[in-house]
Amino acid sequence: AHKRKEVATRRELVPVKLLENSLYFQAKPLSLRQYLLRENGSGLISEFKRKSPSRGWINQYAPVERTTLGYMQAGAAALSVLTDAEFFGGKNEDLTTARRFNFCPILRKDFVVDEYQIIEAKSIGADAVLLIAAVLTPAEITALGTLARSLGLEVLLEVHDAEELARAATADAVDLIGVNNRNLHDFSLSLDTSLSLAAAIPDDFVKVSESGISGAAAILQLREAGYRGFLLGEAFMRHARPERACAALV
Ligand code: IGP
Repeated sequence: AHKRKEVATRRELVPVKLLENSLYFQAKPLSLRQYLLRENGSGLISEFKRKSPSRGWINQYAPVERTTLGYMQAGAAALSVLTDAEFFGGKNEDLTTARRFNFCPILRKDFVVDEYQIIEAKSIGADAVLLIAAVLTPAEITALGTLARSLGLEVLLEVHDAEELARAATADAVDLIGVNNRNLHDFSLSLDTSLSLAAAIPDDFVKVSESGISGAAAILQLREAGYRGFLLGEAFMRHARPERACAALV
């Protein structure tokens, strides 16, 4: 209830009825799982992120249209768009804009703590939502995941360590597990987080490695460990033309 109140005061809420009237609410979402598992696909989830708590401004000028369309044309399997304003400088319109310029799956990147945000994700054109194990109980993950799936959205559950993974694996309604290589306490990055957790992730989840990935060598290593999705933000966004950095990696 406390979390819910925070969300409600953070912005003016659009009534759920109006969200459900959105064009995108009727559309059938794309499967992030399928796009990541496509044979000869890049597995890249290319992220549009203007700033972050750990880095400050990363890219103030790259337009969302050109960047996300360029990501897709470069061969990214999917897109991730930050919609959190406070910490990441994003907005819902960024995702909707990306939606209009693209036909690959889009992950809504935000701190989802309640049902409203799931319905909102669908209404702005997302295909998948992120849930973060560090801030949700297994019961909350199951409830939010079930709602997301009932709307046709897939659920990517983010974990940071073995304890979160063990807790998360008991939750129903999760399609993909993302291991975040960024330590939440000191923001340090280590690919070893993904490499050491890989074997503990049950095979019915598509495995995604997130954060701190920058080159082909890292992706190859992660692929060999069983990962099929690679979420890259900064490695692309720190360039004036993020889409060109993406093309160089595909
Ligand atoms: C991308 P990086 O290091 O490539 O920019 O990381 C992505 O993993 C990161 O933005 C992220 C994130 C999150 C952002 C991972 N989990 C949760 C906001 C909320």
